[in-house]
Amino acid sequence: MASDDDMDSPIYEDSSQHELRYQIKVLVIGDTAVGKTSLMFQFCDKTYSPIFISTIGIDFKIRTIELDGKKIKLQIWDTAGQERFRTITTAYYRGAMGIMLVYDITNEKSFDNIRNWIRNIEEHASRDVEKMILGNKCDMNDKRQVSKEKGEQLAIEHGIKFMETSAKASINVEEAFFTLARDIKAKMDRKLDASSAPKGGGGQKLASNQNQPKKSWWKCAIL
Ligand code: G3D
Ligand code: MG
Repeated sequence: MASDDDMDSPIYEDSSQHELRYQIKVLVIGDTAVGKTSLMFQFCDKTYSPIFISTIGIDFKIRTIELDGKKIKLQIWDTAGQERFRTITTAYYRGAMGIMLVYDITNEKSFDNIRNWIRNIEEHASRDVEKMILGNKCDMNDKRQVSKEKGEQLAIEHGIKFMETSAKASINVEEAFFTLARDIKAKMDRKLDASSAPKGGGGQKLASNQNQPKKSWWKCAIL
């Protein structure tokens, strides 16, 4: 897992490049078979496997993206099949900065359960975690059981963003992860600014020409 010294800090400085790097942990949550693993694979590998992928044993996949000229290392965590037994634990939520809540538009039960997943998040995840609801399998319109409006309504109710996606047809997968990453980065930047604002004239803004990783302003995300 994370053995690299830099890995325990969401924002750290790449000492060779003298620039700040971000790493963001995102969880993918939802009922079994809604397409969580497929979404992760589509985003991280740009591939879709029609063959069932056993998630047992998979921890996370990484993709580095660029936002506002900054490198963002996104760690996408899969439930490793835990959701089957409704045993998603606090340990899984630890250090998560973003959560994708996924349902299957062809399975109404998976949509109804989003409310339970939100409750689960409220119980276990950090209070200010960024969330987004995804209605997956939108390539299967003929089998649709949940209207787009219902999805949007639920998202509005909870004050979070919503998109319909297809891991199979690669619809909105990039957009969804980029949107969540952008919102998380904006939140991190706000915290960074707040923590480095001069206090009584003696404070020092977190500058890019210091060599030590910056860890103090944010609780460590030990993975
Ligand atoms: P999970 O990780 O949430 O349990 P999986 O879900 O990613 O394992 O996907 C469950 C099934 O849904 C798989 O089918 C997978 O191929 C399919 N699937 C995932 N995403 C999509 C999508 O966007 N569109 C369509 N049409 N199917 C999708 P199998 O048959 O292999 O079990
Ligand atoms: Mg899975």
